[in-house]
This record gives sequence, C-alpha cells and structure tokens, in this order.
Amino acid sequence: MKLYTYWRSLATFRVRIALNLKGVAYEQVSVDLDAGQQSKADYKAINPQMVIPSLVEDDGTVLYQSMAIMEYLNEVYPQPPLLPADPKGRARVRALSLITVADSHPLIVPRVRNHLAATFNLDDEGRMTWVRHWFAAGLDAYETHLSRDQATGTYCHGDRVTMADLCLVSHAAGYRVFKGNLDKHPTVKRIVDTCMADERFATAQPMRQPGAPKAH
Ligand SMILES: N[C@@H](CCC(=O)N[C@@H](CS)C(=O)NCC(=O)O)C(=O)O
Repeated sequence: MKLYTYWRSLATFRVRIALNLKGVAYEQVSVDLDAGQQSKADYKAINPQMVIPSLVEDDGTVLYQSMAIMEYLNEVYPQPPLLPADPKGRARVRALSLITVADSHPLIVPRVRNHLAATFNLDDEGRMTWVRHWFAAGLDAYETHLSRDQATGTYCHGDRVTMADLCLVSHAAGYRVFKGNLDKHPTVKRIVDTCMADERFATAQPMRQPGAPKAH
C-alpha cells in the first residue's frame, strides 16, 4: 500500500503510528504541502479534498480521513487493537480522538491559516495566536477528561494504547511546533511522554520523516 504523506502533517503522523503499531509495510509518497502540491491535478484526482493523508491499497482503493484510515487498519489488522472491546470504552476512545480530529486540528491546517491571511489580513503573529488558542482549547479539554476519568490509565484509556493516544500525540506535537508547551497539562504530558518513548510512535514523528529539517 501507498501512503501519501508529508513530513510535518499531523493527520499523517496519526496514520504512520497506526501502521507501525500494526506492523504493516507501506511505501511513502511525499506531497509537499509547502509547495502546494496537494492542489495539483494529479493529487486532486486521488483526493478531491486536496488534503493528506490518503492511503492507497494494492487493489487501488483510496482511503482518506485519518480517523477512517485508523479504523480501517484496525479492522483489517486487528492486533494490537486500537479500540476497546466494550461499547462504552469505544465511545470514549472515539470521543477523545475527535477532540483532535474534529474540533482542534481542522482549525489550524494550512488552508485555514492561508484563508485567515488572504481574506482577513491576519499577520503571522495573529495566526500564531489563533493556532495556539485552538490547540490549547483542545488540550484543556483533554486534561480535564483524562485527569478526572477513572478509565484513564497509563494511556488515555486503560493500560493499552488506543486510537485516542495516536490523536493526542499528534495534537501535542502540533502544539510544540507552534511553541506551546505542556506545563499546564500534566496528565496529557505524562501520556504523551509514555507514548513517545515507544519507537513505533517515535519513528513516526514529523522530525524523523524524509524531508524534515535537520535538528540543530
Ligand atoms: N480531517 C483530515 C484532515 C486532513 C488535513 O487537513 N491534512 C492537512 C495536513 S495535516 C493537509 O493536507 N492540509 C492541506 C491544506 O490545508 O491545504 C484528516 O484527519 O485526515
């Protein structure tokens, strides 16, 4: 299978972790978001929404939207499970995942930041404030849920990795790119640090992808 990706894409980071956890081999095809390659005709034919990730199966089926892709991988490769066995647990993991996937990340993606600049003349500093606001709002919600819910364990839900951890880790990584830190979110920080100590998470992170700037 082929993953259309870009080193710093947070949505693709989530999918890369899922692929690593499932032990699935894949080919990476880079879509340079900084060069606007996502809007070019050849990629638009694959994903009309002009966003990454897209995962193309060997039979040509195109999967899109990171959460749908994670759920697909979880169904096709059941081990290790990314969702709990019980309906209430699954609802909680999906709900935690959606804090990032539905309510935070969509507000900070390049097309939104570009629109704020082009249509509303928001300068760099204004866009930075916007992005940090939405990341922090999501982290506040995570911190409250995770610190008060009995269901929280070593990870977001109990003592096994679930899809919620993949989403949380991508959220925290994005916040750090925009110079946020997790000092006010200790439960989030504990879980993120635990996840990132696992090579299957660490090797999926943006700075370890082909094309990422060299760390200095
Ligand atoms: N909800 C989608 C978000 C996809 C998305 O917006 N991806 C970003 C990269 S993380 C993108 O391709 N942005 C291109 C743009 O905004 O022009 C998902 O989770 O897959």
